[in-house]
Amino acid sequence: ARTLRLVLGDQLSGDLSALEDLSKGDIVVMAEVTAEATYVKHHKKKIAFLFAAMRHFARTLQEKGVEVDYAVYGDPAGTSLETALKAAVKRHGPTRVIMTEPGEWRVLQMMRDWSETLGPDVEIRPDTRFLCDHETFLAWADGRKALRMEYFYREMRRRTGYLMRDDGPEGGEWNFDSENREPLPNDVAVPERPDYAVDDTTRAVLDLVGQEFADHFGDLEPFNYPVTRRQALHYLDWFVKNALPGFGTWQDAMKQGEPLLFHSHLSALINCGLLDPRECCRRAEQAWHEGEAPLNAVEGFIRQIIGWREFIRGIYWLNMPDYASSNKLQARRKLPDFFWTGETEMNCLAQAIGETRANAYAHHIQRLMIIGNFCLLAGLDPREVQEWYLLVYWDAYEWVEMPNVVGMILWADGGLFASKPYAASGSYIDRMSDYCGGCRYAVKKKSGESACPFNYLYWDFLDRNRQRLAGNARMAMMYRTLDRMGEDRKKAFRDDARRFLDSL
Ligand code: FAD
Ligand code: DLZ
Ligand code: SF4
Repeated sequence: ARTLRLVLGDQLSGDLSALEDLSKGDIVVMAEVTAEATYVKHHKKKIAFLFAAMRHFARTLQEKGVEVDYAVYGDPAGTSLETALKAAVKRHGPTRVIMTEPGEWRVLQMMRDWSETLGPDVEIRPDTRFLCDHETFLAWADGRKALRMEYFYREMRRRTGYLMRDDGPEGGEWNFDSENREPLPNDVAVPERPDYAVDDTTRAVLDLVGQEFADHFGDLEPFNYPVTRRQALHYLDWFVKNALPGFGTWQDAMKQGEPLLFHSHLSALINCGLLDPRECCRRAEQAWHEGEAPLNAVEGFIRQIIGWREFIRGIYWLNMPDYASSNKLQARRKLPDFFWTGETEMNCLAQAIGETRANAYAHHIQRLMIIGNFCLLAGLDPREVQEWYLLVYWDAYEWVEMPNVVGMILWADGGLFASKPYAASGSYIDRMSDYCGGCRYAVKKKSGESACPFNYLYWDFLDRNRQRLAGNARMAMMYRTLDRMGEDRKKAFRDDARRFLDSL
């Protein structure tokens, strides 16, 4: 009797739990399907990246002698994961089907149904690519009033042993974030990224995506991302040597025309399985031991991966399915058109959205403090914002996108894990970037038609949400400032905000 092993598009890892005890005669099932490619209209580059990575992964398995039943896009049974799997079951008549739990709640519901509807036994295994399993996260979260990443992270440090000396953290501190907030000086050169050549397999995918998904957001080409395990390893090595040393100090910096700065650009490679988070952390830790990268960079990088990334996933599974409809601030505004076109006179937004459209990437501070900050201050509908973030980024899957949008940028969960909303006026953006110099708005101006919209939107946001936010101790100072403002200043920012928001 045969065993089928289902591998999803974001499970491209040789160590995947579903492949653990792979034996001769087993068949790996993979499928490019309409439902997954269109449940939101993903960026063309995201689909191209994933299909190319899937095809290369299947090829590698085949080269090792594994039988792979791979349905390319357009296969008559390729409507959904379910139709594709049912067709494979019909072809091969297995007695059991093994799979690894998916990243998204929506797909887990589907898999659970298959236990009843598919025929053969269905075994759903935990996704051991994550360092913290569901039970451990539940136990950690249980009974805590506030869920704070920092405490979770310290436990993860102890558990993994990364950057630990005896029982304490290397360098005597758990977190060196205070060193990681420098704007980029003019004389610091940003390293140039390697280009990965398009081979025949990827070329075929690019042609397919150009044909089938022409109406999806984003530029398909140029395409130069790594799509194989080998390339991903090569790229990890490049990052550790060339960009990791600057990753810490300039982690919050932004610079026009530099979409990557010192960021790793590894998220999509980790999320789809081409790289394991552990090997990324070990490689970074090794660079510190060998004196190739400073502690503030390596600690910061490891914290993003074993801290934020695992924590965010825990938050998602802890709170689904209700989490998706969170809207504590009752934000209802539709997404403005310029989220799709990039055409706005706010230079910081035009740059961040333009880069998103070109690359299916923006770095964390652009996602958080430019685009996210705008979504928060303008009161954009959380559902619309979630959909946008889920479809535009090459690393976006609901388990990681949703808590970042709902909890981190929009405060739509009422502060489940963020101690206060990440609201900021133009001066933050001016301090951390060079965007304002080329903007038609004046960042120093507080009101009037030429004032930076972030300035009056900031006060209007606090004003509008007083009932919901004024009780928050970390907001007290801002509310005191607001309260000291004269009526004429209040009227000015309210009028400016109304005029601006009505024009969206
Ligand atoms: P680096 O800056 O080099 O960071 C290193 C790694 O740390 C990343 O590769 C990623 O794996 C991890 N990481 C860092 N911050 C986070 C975080 N907040 N949550 C989870 N992992 C983190 N990340 C995604 O992978 N997919 C998403 O869909 C996604 N959506 C986001 C939406 C919003 C509104 C915000 C504010 C953040 C989002 N992030 C998401 C987190 C983060 O912005 C990206 O992981 C990061 O920008 C990816 O680029 P990088 O690999 O160069 O990251
Ligand atoms: C994102 C994505 C896309 C675009 N296409 C496919 C696909 O054709 N086949 C597939 O198996 N997976 C795809 N994926 C990834 C899935 O959407 C992902 O596995 C689920 O959302 C669970 O995280
Ligand atoms: Fe952005 Fe305001 Fe600066 Fe223009 S002036 S780039 S809108 S922060």
